[in-house]
Amino acid sequence: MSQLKATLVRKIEEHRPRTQRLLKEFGHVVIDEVTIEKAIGGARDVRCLVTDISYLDPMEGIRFRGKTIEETFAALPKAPGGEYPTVEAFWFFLLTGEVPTQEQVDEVIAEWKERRNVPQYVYDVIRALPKDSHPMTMLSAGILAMQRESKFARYYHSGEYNKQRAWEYMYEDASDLVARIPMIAAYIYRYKYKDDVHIPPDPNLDMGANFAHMMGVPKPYDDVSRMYFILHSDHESGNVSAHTGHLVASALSDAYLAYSAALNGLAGPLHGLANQEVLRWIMDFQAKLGEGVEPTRENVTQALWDTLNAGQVIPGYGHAVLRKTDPRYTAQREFCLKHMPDDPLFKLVSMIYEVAPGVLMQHGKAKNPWPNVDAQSGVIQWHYGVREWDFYTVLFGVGRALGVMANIVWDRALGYPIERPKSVTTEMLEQWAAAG
Ligand code: FAM
Repeated sequence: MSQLKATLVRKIEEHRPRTQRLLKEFGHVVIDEVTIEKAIGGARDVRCLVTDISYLDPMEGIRFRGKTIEETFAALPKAPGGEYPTVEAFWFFLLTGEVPTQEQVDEVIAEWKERRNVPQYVYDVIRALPKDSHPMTMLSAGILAMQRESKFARYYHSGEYNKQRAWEYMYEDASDLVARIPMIAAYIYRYKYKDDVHIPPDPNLDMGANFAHMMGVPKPYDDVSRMYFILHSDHESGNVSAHTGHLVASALSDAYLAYSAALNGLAGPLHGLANQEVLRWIMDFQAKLGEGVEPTRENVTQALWDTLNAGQVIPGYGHAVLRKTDPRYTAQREFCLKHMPDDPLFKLVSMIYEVAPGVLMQHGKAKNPWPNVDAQSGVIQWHYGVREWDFYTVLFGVGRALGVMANIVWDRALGYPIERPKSVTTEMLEQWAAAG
């Protein structure tokens, strides 16, 4: 048994009695109340999901396994010659809550190399789609097609399904999926945008470096990939992609079914697609300004108002939970300040950051006028030559797989039931409203 799985076994055995005790002895304790506003308003803020993988504080931002982004980056072993930890180290940490040793990381790196082969029929499914299909459609279709490989589904139908052991098969699928998804993503990129010329994986590289290699983008894109996948991995359980993954898996659907569905949610413009929308907004803005006209605070402000007055949202700003600048935005901004401070697009993104919160506050609708992760991520990709912005959400999808997979392994380990919230009718709401 790998050290990762052995650690996970220990952690799960330690954890199970906590969940059981809470259910058995304290199941009746009230932790929230649901108002009409919350019922109509997308269950905003209703505390009704449980996860220990990450926690999102509205003011502080995300903590992975109790650590802030900064603490996470500082604690985990770095990739050789890199500034950031390997994705494999982060996977160990996200799954178990323990910081791995270098030896444990190396074991995961070796394991992922064994697991990463994607069956040819998955690529054939992608190739069967029209080439101008959105890359998120291709990614979701590829993951869905791969469902045939599910060890969890095979176990379920074996006649020997045992709830206590189910997580082990989910862990197998989850590990296969996180090892394979960068292969599929790089394939889609090269298929769609690089004349269908592909670069085979390099057996000497960790996941982030190998992804950069297969994309055909030189250093420091290996570090960009590591940083990007870690930052996008998880944002507690209620966001659309994480919640979809959890919900679908709660029907004992396997990891491929669950993650394909999660990707479809991530592909929405209010969620993961916002990163491509940010680039589209900036390019439209520059095109409207015309050749040779420099962006200024005044013309940026005007363009933001034009967007709002047209009834559209400013992509990359606002958040359902956060009430301050997203630390994922700040982490990427720090990368830009260090590696590409003079990039003209970065300067423009920074100028938008200076004026957009004020505009949104004056507009008075958005509860959070501050930037989220998506406001800053595209500019880094653009700088390193990945300029096909409709691909950006695929990168988000590769990272988000880590969080969703870690969560559904634990969902099965803790025996969470099928998710089934209750709905009511408008008439019922009106009756409760009349009764005060
Ligand atoms: N620009 C303009 N209006 C905005 C806005 C923005 N960036 N953010 C919120 N609003 C509006 C919102 O549309 C709503 O208007 P109506 O009352 O007319 O419906 C009002 O402000 C109140 O919304 P809220 O309570 O502040 O936000 P929600 O919790 O409903 O929605 C977001 C949260 C993220 C969907 C919303 O802020 C938004 O549309 N932002 C732009 C898209 C974006 O950047 N999404 C990415 C989010 C990201 F972190 C991720 O998932 N990757």
